[in-house]
Amino acid sequence: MPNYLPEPFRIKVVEPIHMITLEERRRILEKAGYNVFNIPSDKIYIDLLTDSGTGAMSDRQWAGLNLGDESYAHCRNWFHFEKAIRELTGLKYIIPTHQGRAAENLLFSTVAKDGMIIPNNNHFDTTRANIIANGGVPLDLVIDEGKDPSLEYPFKGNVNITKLENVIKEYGKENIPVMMLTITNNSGGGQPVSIKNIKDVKEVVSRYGIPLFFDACRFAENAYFIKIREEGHGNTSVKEIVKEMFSYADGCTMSAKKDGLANIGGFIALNNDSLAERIKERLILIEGFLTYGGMAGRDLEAVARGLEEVMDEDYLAYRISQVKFLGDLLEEAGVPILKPTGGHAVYIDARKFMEHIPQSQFPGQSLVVSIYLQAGIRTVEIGSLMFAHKDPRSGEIVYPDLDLVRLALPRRVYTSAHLRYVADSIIKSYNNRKNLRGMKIVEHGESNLRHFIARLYFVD
Ligand code: PLI
Repeated sequence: MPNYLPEPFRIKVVEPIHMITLEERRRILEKAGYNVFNIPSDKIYIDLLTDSGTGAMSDRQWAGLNLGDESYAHCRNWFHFEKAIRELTGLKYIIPTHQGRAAENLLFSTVAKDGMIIPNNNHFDTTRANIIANGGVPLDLVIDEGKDPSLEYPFKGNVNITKLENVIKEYGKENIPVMMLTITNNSGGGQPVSIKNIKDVKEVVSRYGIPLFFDACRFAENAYFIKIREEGHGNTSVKEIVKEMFSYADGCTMSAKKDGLANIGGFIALNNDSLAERIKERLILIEGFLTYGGMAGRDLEAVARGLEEVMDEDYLAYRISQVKFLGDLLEEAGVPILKPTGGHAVYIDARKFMEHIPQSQFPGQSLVVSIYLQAGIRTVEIGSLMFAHKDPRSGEIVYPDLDLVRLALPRRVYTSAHLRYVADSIIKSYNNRKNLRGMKIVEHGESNLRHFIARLYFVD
């Protein structure tokens, strides 16, 4: 029996969920083009599509919504938002955006010019797409341990420092406007980056004058992993660890829909005066005035309060143990999962789950479809459908290192009984795996963000 911590909260408001029939689910999948992004949410029993913006806010956050000041400029909530982020990051300029990808767009449209390289441990899909849309080239430099799903390694989000240095020498520092570091590393399994690696990355890039920006969506989960896994940090508070992490950053982009514990929101924070000026100008053009950036006053308040709450160590201990609880249930039944479990999700190794389906036939998507059909659970593919792309030079299709199915846990939403149901359902799919079939894209295969819009069908 896996260990778990009880939820450190009581449930005050509930939202009913319902299961529809197998026949209805079959019909809905067909109508959705076998793409679960197209399924209406009331046709989903348990929704593990994403942990982004799907969390339950606390009573303190809901109370904060009522204190929303909807003045156009310099509303009360802006000052709270700015203070919360400044205390967290220590960075000079705080620039609000309506969500993370808007922050990415503002950053890359300002710094990336044609052919410029932007390294990361692993870029998330919107980060990658925003870099490409602005003429840049995203590069993934995660350590080799991070590419082996079955390997137990404490910091699989770390960057390969030798590769980083080689990339800088090969392309030239003038062609690398910024180094990104995603904490935790979502595309690589929600895996953390160690303080030591953050320091090493900073040391290398600062020698070449390249700024280090965090993609900080899940900074608190990353800090908690440092506390429990990295030697010498066990007695340091998460707040102190967060402070140290950000002391190495020249800036960050953040979606507050994750560790901001809010349903919408984001920001860029940075130290560089002239870059901040250029980004602020673009902000007014595409997001909104400098003190709301696309958010309502009440949303600014919810984010400010969420950023304060997320560093509560009882919450983080429960959060990380809830993910582990689901992972342990699956692992005990022999389901291949990415190990160790990460901060916000359990990732199933889809290629190992279905060895009979080649990468070109989207094994992860086939599993996503099967899990919805069998159990009404929505998950998401993070693999060939999301990331396989044509190499612009050779014209060959480049497949990602991992084909994963992510079971993302919304924050403070599902109980351990829900998770037992999820585990039981996936174990059934595992025992039936030989009957699963490969898939092909029938529409929208060329888009950089095709996983959101593609329609698929089974191969013959
Ligand atoms: O969904 P946004 O635009 O607020 O944030 C974009 C984004 C940026 N970086 C990282 C690491 C993310 O995980 C991310 C969004 N993630 C989503 C939507 C997810 O389902 O994981």
